[in-house]
Amino acid sequence: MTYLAKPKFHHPALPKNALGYTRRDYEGSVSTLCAGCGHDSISAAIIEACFELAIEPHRVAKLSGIGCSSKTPTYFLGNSHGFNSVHGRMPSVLTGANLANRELLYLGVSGDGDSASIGFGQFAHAIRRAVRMVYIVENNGVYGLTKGQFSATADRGSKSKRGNVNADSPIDLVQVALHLGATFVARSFSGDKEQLVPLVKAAIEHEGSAFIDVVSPCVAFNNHPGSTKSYDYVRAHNEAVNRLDFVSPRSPIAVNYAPGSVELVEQHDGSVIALRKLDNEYDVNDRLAAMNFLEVHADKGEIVTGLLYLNPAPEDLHDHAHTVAAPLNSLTEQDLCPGSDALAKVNASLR
Ligand SMILES: Cc1ncc(C[n+]2csc(CCOP(=O)(O)OP(=O)(O)O)c2C)c(N)n1
Ligand code: SF4
Ligand SMILES: [Mg+2]
Repeated sequence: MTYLAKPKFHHPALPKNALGYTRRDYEGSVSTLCAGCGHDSISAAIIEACFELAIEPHRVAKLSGIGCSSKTPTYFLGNSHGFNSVHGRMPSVLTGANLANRELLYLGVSGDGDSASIGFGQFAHAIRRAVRMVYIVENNGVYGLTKGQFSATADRGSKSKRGNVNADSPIDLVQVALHLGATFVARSFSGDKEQLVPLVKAAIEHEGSAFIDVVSPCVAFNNHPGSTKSYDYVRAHNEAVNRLDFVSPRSPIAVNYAPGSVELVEQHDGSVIALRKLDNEYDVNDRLAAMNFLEVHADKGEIVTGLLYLNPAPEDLHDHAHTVAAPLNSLTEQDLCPGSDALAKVNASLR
């Protein structure tokens, strides 16, 4: 069913972006997820962000693992490169692809089971290596695809659909990402398009490791009273630290912000994130304060959303590994084999 294509025709008056593409050009096949699944709203936010940024679809590589969440790349960016890896192994496949060709935009889409359970080590190592990517976890607290077992992000004390209580401590992927050096860390809610679309846009432009945890209710197995990842629970406990607008350097927009209530954060590439602060204490550049803020609010049962941490001058794995800028498949024999003199020098340096 996931191969079902959408009709090719569309209304000629659909709005176009700077490349002349419509939103339809950023869509994929018809979704086969359950009606109302939060994951479909995240796909819609990714489509909107790429349309608004006028991203060339062939410059995107979307990678995923296994799960309902990991199926979603089929439902967006149908003209982009795609790789559906083994369960929990997306981060290393993405890292390898990125090392081979840094010219693509790498979009990793995963689930809480895929990244916090079987793929936890993979997630941690991709983040600590500063791989430039947008890593989105569609977090519903369960293994949706395999019928709703608790995942490692399920809150202690939360109840399954059958009434079982989770006794295990949860892994907060946002805290892990902050601890391991991600330079853009955010949390959002699939039902909050106003917050999610600018977050995805800002993450795409970020020149480092960007992680977004999106609470995404599973309507089939985790949307009942007693769940802490249901639509009702998140709406009632959402504590947003900021609202944001994203201004791309490619399309300068005259913006007029109310003085005092907005903080402008310029990124490496000149793009600007305008943060409307909701919590005056919150400083988006203070990593330790962010970790503390999250803990304090988690203790009160609140889910903190928004842009939680941003390092405007990120480093990249390629800087650390001193790799060549050109994609590996464009290197010629001459580039790869500099001759016996060069080899003799290398050998001499090792003696
Ligand atoms: C190696 C391996 N182990 C287990 C499975 C079975 N399995 C498939 S998806 C999945 C969990 C998916 O959960 P999550 O990543 O949270 O995605 P969701 O379906 O909730 O979006 C599991 C355990 C598998 N496919 N491969
Ligand atoms: S089982 Fe849950 S996660 Fe999977 S498609 Fe249905 S609602 Fe979404
Ligand atoms: Mg899940």
